[in-house]
Formats: sequence, C-alpha cells, structure tokens
Amino acid sequence: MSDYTPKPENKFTFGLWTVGNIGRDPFGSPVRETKSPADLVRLLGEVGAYGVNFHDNDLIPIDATPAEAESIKKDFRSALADTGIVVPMATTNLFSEPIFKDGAFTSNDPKVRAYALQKTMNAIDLGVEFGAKTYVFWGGREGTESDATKDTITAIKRSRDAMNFLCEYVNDKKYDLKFALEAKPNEPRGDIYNSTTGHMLAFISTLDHPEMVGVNPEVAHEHMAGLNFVHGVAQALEAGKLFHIDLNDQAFGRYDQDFRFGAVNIKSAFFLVKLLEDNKYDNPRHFDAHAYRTEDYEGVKDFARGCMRTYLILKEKAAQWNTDKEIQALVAEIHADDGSMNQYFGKYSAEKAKALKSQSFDRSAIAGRGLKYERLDQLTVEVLLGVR
Ligand code: DIG
Ligand code: MN
Ligand code: MN
Repeated sequence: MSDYTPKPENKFTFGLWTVGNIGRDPFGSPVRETKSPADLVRLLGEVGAYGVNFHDNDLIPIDATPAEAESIKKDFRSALADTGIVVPMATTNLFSEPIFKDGAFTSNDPKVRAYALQKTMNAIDLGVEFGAKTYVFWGGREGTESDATKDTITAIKRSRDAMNFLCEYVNDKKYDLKFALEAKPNEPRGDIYNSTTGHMLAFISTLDHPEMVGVNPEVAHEHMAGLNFVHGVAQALEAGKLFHIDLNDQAFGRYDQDFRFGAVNIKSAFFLVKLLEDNKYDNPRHFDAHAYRTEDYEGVKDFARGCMRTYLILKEKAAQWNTDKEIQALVAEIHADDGSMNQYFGKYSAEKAKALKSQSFDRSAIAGRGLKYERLDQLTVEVLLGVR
C-alpha cells in the first residue's frame, strides 16, 4: 500500500471559507459553529495541508475596528507560525455585501465600481502582507438576470478597465503578485460574464498587462457549463496561463455543488491529475469545496483528508497508466507515424502546398483502420478499478 500522506511539495491548499463553511444553504440555516481563522489554520495543520487562502472578509470582518483587525491578524499569524501553513493565494469578497447586488466592477453604479476598486486594493495589500503570490478574481455578481439592464459590451469594458487599473496598482506597489481569473457560468447571478475559462483566456488577451494575468479554472464551474474540464485546463496550460486551479467535483446539470475532489466523476478527475502531473504543474492545488451539510468538524476533516488522498491515489494511478506495458503498447500503436506525411506539416511553403495538392490518399483504406480505443479505455477503467 502506498503512502497517501499529503506533503508540502503537493501544495494542497484550502480556503478559510471551505473548511470554515458552516453548512448554510438556500434552504437551511447553519449546522456547524463558526471557527476563527486561527482555529481553521490549526485544523488544516492537523490534516496535513500546505496552505490556506482567504477572501479579505474571511479574515477581517468588513466592519472590524483597526484594533479588532490587528488582533485577528496576530492570532492568524501565530497559527501560521505554529503549523507552518503558508498563504499562497488571496482574493476579494465582491459578492456577499448588498452593495454588490448588481455586480462590482460591472455595476451600473459608478460609486459601486469605485468602491470595488478600493476594496480590492486593500484586499491585495492584505494578501501580500501574508505572502500571497497569486490573487484570484471570481466575479460572482458580475452578471445579470435581464440583458435589458446592462449593455454587455459596456460590462466587458468595465471589467477590463478594473483589471488594467489593478495591474497598474500591483506594479506601482512593486508587489510580486499574479492575477488568476476564475470563470463561472451562473449562480448567484442569472448569467455571469466571462462565463468559462475559454472566455477568460480571450478576455486576458485584451488587457494592457496580459503577462500578469492567468486563469483559475474550477471543476464545478466548467461542469456547470457542460464542458470537459480537462480540455479547458489543458488549453490554459498550453497557453502558459494556468496560474492556479480550484479542485472539487460536480454532477452535470446541477447547482454549484463544490463536492470533495473526486466524489462524483472519478474518471475525469483521473485525467485531470494525469494532465497536471504529466505536465509538472507546480502551482497550488486548491480544494475550493466544502463538506456535506450533514457533517460536524470531524467530518470536515474527513472531507479535507479525502480531497488530498484522492488526488494522491489518482497521481499513483496516472504513474501506473504511464508504465502499464499493455497500455503503453496500445498508445504507441495508436500514435505510430511512418513520417511519410512530415514533408507537409509545419511552416507553410508554396512548394509544400503544391506537393500536398498532388498527394493521393486511399480514403477507404485509411478509414478502415480499427483504432482499438475501446480496449485502451477499458484498460484505463481497469487501472482505476484497481484490477491491473
Ligand atoms: C467560488 O468558486 C470562488 C470563491 O470561492 C473564491 O473567490 C474563488 C477562489 O477560489 N472561488
Ligand atoms: Mn464553486
Ligand atoms: Mn472557486
């Protein structure tokens, strides 16, 4: 039996709001008592996490006095020191307060847009104070219930203006900080702008400082859009934009369930872990998820341990897949290439085009090949079922 104990090099992180989730939902009141940030850090230390993330108001309540804020930060800092837990990521809560009821950066009210910038600058300062190197933006309220209320192009321009301003702020303060944009298609708004990781990648390319900005894809959010999460993450990786990732799980066609990693779609979780590990992803593996409402804090620890154990088990399965002789023989066969077409690929030339246009192809012979994908996928399933 391998060792599935989390280690710092795994860079497993949790948000204060994840293990601190008190079980409130739209149809029920809290089922767990609120724990202080310092106690949540100690809980994460107990289960073996590497890091903790926070929204500004997860750590410092929005109406805390300066003295209260200092006291909270002091306790939080000593819990970090006691446990060795670090703070790789921070973010702003631009979605809970009623003032953000019609969005933050995209609000129709210029006072709200200005306040959102102010709140984010202060939250960036707080995150940097605790060592964050990645700053996430999740625009939970940046959307509409009716497109009569806001011109979509204006909303996009407002989002861009905010990101450009905040990139300039980070540069002005000489912070070592990168931004990671997190998409979600809906909830809590009827529709949310920049709804998928793909939209975010396109949006980033229109910014003044695109080099400072990447993405933070979340499993549940891409699944809510009916998408293959692995493909979205691969596109971000290939573009050098996978600055952070929110791991959890989610049944298709449901509200944002934020389940324990691997709790629903074990096969897609496997291919995700394989993608990350094969490509030596080295940024934090953040579990943006929470325990079932049925759980007490011992159950919350089970949830956190389960996220990390499942990741490590799937990491071992991916290594097994990469060395399984029958699987690798099939993979080699599938990707066999006699090199005869290489003359036509790569950079264009008129000669290449001329030669290719005169190349003959035996379409029926090519189409008649059996590709053995059924066998390969069955072997993959058998690795996951533990019978290989
Ligand atoms: C929701 O999936 C969002 C918020 O929890 C937070 O702003 C972000 C960071 O993980 N994810
Ligand atoms: Mn979510
Ligand atoms: Mn998230």
